[in-house]
Amino acid sequence: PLLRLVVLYGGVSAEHDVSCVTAAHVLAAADRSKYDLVPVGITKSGVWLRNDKAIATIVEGGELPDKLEPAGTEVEPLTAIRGDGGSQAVTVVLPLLHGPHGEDGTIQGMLELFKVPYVGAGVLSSAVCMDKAMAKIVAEQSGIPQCRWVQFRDGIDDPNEIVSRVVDELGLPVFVKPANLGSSVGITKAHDASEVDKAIDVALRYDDIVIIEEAVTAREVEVAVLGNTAPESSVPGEILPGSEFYDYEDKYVTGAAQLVIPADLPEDATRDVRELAARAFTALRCAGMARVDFFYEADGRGWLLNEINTIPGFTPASMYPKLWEATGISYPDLIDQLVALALDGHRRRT
Ligand code: ADP
Ligand code: MG
Ligand code: MG
Ligand code: K
Repeated sequence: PLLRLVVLYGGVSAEHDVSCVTAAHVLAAADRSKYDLVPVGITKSGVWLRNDKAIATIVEGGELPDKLEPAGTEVEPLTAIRGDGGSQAVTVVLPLLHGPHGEDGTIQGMLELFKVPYVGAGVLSSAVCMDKAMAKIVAEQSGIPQCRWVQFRDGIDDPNEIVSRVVDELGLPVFVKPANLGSSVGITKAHDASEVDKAIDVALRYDDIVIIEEAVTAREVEVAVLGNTAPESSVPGEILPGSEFYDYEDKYVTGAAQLVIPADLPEDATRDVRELAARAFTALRCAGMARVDFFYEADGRGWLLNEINTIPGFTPASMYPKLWEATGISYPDLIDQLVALALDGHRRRT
């Protein structure tokens, strides 16, 4: 029998819509001679729907819908994942869910309990990479260079003390971020002490842990990593933000940011960032795929890790697939490799 590839998309995070765009592309590109494709959409309120008609729509429609809204019959997660029970086919889950309750280890924990192989990082790595404070602590321990930062824990730290530490230790301006989020949501660039105070309140709407970083003047360069125990790095790509920083509008609304692939960098800087990306991937226990994002201070400290995204944007126009395309792996081949890595990782753990 064909391998059942369960494509989980939508979800409850701010990145619901982009996930629906990704699902349409993945379902159109995945090789139907290899996979029995099972689209499962999660609504914004968290209801799971088995979208059996999606494949027919995509195949027969002739034209790809620009996004695949969750639709169909409500289904329990375990039934959605395992199917109706009659099939002897091997199942692999491809979670195309970004942010909280998708990329943060919660879905991954559920899949571990169901004993089903899935694409991407496991529980621990997903949770650590989603939490910018924990990710920094682990990266620091592993000797990976980063910008200077401090954390503020609501109910634990004194806000006045943190603001004066920020001014003394980091200088201004700074970036203030909720620890657990993505898509630039809740992030503010603060230029003086009172703005820092307000920015902390904004970030606290999303999480009770906030991180504050020195604002670096640097280029933004990203590397795609693929693999399990011997991860490979793609050529680097550069983001040219359309506004003051690479914010939510830039990512999903105006699309004003530009991607330069490969990034125009000296040969040794390219070699170093590819090596550093693979090292960060391993240090944070990633698996399958991750996009490792850096700042490049050409005349200063060189490479600084910004963050690791364990479920990076995955439309054909997104950085992760484009970096692999430029490195020699097509979009459909990338899906095949991720499925193979999911099976390999599952065998290794069980
Ligand atoms: P997210 O997970 O939401 O993408 P990031 O930490 O990547 O959060 O921040 C979003 C964007 O904000 C970055 O792509 C960059 O443009 C800008 N930014 C974040 N931190 C800094 C910093 N310390 N210095 C300069 N720019 C930053
Ligand atoms: Mg992120
Ligand atoms: Mg980012
Ligand atoms: K992240």
